[in-house]
Amino acid sequence: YTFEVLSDRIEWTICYGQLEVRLGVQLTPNDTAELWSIRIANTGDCEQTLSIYPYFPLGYQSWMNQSADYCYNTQGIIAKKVTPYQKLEDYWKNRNLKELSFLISETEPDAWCANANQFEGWGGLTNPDGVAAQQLNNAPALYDVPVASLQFDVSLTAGEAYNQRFIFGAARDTDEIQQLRRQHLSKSGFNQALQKTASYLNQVEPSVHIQTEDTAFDQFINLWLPRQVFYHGDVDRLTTDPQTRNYLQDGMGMIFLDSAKAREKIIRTLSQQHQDGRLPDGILLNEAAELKYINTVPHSDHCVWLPICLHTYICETGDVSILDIAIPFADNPTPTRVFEHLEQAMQWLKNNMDERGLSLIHQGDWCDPMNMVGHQGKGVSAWLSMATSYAWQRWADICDAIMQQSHANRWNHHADVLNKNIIQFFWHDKWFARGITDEGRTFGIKQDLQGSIYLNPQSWAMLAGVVDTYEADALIAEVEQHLGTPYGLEMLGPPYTEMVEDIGRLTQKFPGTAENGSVYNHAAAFYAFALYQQGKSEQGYAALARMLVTPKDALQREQLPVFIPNYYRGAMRQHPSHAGRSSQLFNTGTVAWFYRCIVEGLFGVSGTFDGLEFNPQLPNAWSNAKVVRRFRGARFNIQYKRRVTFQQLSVYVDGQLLDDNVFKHTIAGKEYQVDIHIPQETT
Ligand code: CEZ
Repeated sequence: YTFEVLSDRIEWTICYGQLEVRLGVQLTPNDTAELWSIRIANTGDCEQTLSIYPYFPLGYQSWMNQSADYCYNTQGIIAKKVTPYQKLEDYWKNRNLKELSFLISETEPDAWCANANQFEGWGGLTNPDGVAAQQLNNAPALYDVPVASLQFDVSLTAGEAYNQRFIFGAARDTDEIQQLRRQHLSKSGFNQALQKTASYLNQVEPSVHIQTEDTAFDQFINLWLPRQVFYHGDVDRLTTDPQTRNYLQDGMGMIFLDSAKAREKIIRTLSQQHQDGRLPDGILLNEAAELKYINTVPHSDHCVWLPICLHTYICETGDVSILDIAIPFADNPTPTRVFEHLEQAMQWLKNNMDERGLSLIHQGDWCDPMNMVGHQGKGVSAWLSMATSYAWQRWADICDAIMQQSHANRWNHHADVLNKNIIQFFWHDKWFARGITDEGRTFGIKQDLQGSIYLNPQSWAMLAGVVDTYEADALIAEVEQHLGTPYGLEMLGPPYTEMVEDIGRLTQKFPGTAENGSVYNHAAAFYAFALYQQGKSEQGYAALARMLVTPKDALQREQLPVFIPNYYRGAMRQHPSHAGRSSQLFNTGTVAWFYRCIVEGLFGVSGTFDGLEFNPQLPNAWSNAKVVRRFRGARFNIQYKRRVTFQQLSVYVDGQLLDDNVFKHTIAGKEYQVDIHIPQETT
């Protein structure tokens, strides 16, 4: 039995007795349809007769209306439902949903069953009555739970093979199903769909292609990681109102794949900003979109992601002209320069402070279930204060680069003051607290029995420059001691086991899941990014490596090594049996930061205002690596060598030694050869 996850399809091969069965599934770029194929080969010397039963469960579809039947026109089972609703206005929205689920086959089946109960019967799924009988009973589902099962009777001579193809999908009407049949349900249709899928997936060229001694790592970085980044940037987490912080961070990842698309996201976000600088909680992607549920809860952090994303964008593309684009505010039609939009956003963060000069959290910051720390308008967040400082500094860098010195000085000055406040109010004993509640209780400190240390404030203290490199070492040691697990770093510890009413919903989550002390990869990626920023290359790489599934821990993580989930179970010290188990959710801000860690940290090929900077941080054990770096339309073929004979880091571009390790003369369309010599550290 083999199971293969290929770059464009999934395949299973099962050898049983004298049969070899190959099952495959692939997608198309534009249809809500799975294209399934089966090939059964008789590998013995005698004729074999068999019945084949494709079986697609549909589950309970609707309490209003559900049914299924065989349709001779489309040659397959079609299940119908009415999506439950109660509000009249929802009728008009639901009218256009694809409420038919269907399974059609290339050739006509011998029998079928559309009724889940009748198919399974008393035998259940391990020995379904439908299969035990000679023939499926051609039963419809009349407000019963539907299923799509078909029967094909086949006889195969020695060496003969049988092929069948299916489409399983959703449609609005039978015309659409017919159309899908015509387009795809044939050998050539499947091949064409495969090619189209490949060109859809390969439409963007990632900024780096790496070659190290670890081929599994290379494959993840070259194929799966950019694909996950692309998924986020391309389809916006399949919502019409992505949370603003997600939209901006997903856009930040997209900078390395398709910077024009990232630029559009920045512009769209700014077009929905209010004149007072405030960003809405979600970004509306089309006219009919509205802010739903989580986006009606007031969060305080959206503005910090703007300069972070913009800074990355400008450094990668060199496109400072974006600052001069004039866009109206949501509540003021006068076109206003992006520069002013950013100034307003930074000012909003400045206004969002209490009398101590700390950032107010309202009903959540990056951590959206931390909804009761500041719901009375007084609670403050250490993380948000640090992120605000970091955001101001990134904006100051941009101002500096475009000679807006007075603006740069102003925001750098505010960041300095804020950093001092952070130390004064949040530093406790050996690490930074997470916040101070409405009632004035400082939490995330040693005295707390649960949630005594949070990861984010430690990472962002490094990012915001609240601590120096030496102090960072002590913080890192605390983090590793209290939050380290073989699967990554827990987001807080120990996890909460009961509701804490001045922290909120986060404490109600099961210990070790999601924000309640899981290995929350988004937070772990901030941490890795902070480590690289501090030049801690060994720890940085270890933090990245721990986020990835390896053959050694795939069973414990219960995940394939083809994506990074939003979290792995934490609570290592409370529930070790479950620690490491993947959440299986591939929506996560992790990947944009992970990609930055790879490009800017590990391989150290960062875009800067001046050009391409080389500052590699390969782990000591790596002696060689190669990277192809796409940058501002040019290609850099980079070779890294670590040798004892090298005295200092030296970078040669086309044989010329760079004096400050920054290459300033990139010409689009050109290809450069880069040699990087890294001295071997002696320990
Ligand atoms: O949602 C994510 C948000 O999409 O949680 C992150 C936050 O930064 C992202 O914007 C951290 O809080 O209970 C909740 O509301 C959870 O917070 C989830 O909705 C969480 C999902 O697990 C998706 O990752």
